Amino acid sequence: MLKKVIFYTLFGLLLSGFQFTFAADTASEAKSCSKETAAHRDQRLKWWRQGRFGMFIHWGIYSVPAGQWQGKSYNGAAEWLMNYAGIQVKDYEPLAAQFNPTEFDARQWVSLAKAAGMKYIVITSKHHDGFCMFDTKYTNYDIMDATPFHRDVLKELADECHRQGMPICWYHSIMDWHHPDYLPRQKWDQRSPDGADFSRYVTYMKNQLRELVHNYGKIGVLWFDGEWQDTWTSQLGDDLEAYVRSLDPNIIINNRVGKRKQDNGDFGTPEQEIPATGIPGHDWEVCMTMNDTWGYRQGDNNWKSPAQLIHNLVDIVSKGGNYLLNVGPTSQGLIPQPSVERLQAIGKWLQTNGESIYGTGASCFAALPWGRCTSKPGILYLHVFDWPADGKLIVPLLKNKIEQAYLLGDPARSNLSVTRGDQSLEISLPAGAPDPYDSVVVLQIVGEPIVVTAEAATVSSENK
Ligand code: FHN
Repeated sequence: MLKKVIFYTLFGLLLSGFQFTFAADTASEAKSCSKETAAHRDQRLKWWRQGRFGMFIHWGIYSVPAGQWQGKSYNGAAEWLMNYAGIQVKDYEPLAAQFNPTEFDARQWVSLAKAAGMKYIVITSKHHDGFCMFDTKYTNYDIMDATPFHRDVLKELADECHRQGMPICWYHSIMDWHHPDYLPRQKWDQRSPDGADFSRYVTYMKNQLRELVHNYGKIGVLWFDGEWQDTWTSQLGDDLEAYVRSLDPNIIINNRVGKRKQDNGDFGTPEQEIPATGIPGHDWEVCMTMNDTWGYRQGDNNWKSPAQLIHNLVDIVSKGGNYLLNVGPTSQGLIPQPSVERLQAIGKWLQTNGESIYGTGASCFAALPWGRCTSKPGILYLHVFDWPADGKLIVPLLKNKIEQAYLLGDPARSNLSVTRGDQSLEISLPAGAPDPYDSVVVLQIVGEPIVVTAEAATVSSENK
């Protein structure tokens, strides 16, 4: 054993200035998880399904160069700079010594997410560049040993999240451009692969995952990524999923633990796009940037508007999904002001309209020309993006008895008249839209919604 540790330490030292401990602490720990009941699964995912809206945080030493390298600006993802600029490990590592986010304030971040109406936070514990944003004993290429900051930002964030009742979740990259045992070597990486042992990398990763799941209190989700290289097999994915579930049977895992197959993990992860008709019968979560970059990139000002972001949230929830909206903090530890302003705008809208998002299900209508629909038992939330100029909101015909209709933003809940036509329902609306982004009309109905198809409506009106 001693000979082994000496060999690996020497091997690690050879390849980079940083050390790795390969002690196989837990590798064989994974016990097969017995088949989970649907009831247990529903209970386990309840908070996540109820929450619908989360904050994604891409933060790391890549925020120091912020997309620039040796005077050249690299378009695209700041967190991919090492790859785009073909930076060798020995030239990338010194960035850690420049990472000193003295403005970082966990309370501020959690409060901002909370005020935005977000119900969970997912932050990068380690991205593809291999740098660990937490205190780990398995390498000193981490925020405690390699930076002048010497503070475990994940610990501070987790403690603050627990204090504010906000679920904290870890993003973790399977791909690792720094670890000597991760294979394959990227095309720009001049390090020889000789002596590298991928299974040892898997042990390293498992050891760190045990730290991440056991050292920070309750963790809500493990959000894996970087699973697309051939060295990462379905078998390894299944094994890692079982391992993580053995660490915490109630944790939620995304489908990138494996090769994104339907039965991998607990939910699908569409990225930067909203599936046209959702993913019926499955849990899914769209992750999206507010501009064009996940990590902080200087000069990326292609910000989506608050209207676009609110419409995305409503569109996704109306199709039964969750929305994970990203921020990329600076190397000082600040969330860019344009992101803060957009989060505040979304939060303001959710203050009035949260009922039409949290804990709601998908729409019963195929499509609506003026907006979207979310639902709860006996209630349809009609999200009007485009207010009808004539004050008449046309809704596809429902068989159900209509109890009442009112504007969600109207504290008096003044009754809106609903007229049942042959082909549709007509709801009379006040002249102007109460909300610039999305005005919600609450339609209370009796029973599960039964939409009368256009054809059926035509036939019944002809028989009259
Ligand atoms: O390569 C990553 C990228 O940097 C970012 O983390 C996104 C977020 O989901 N995932 C990968 C690209 O699919």
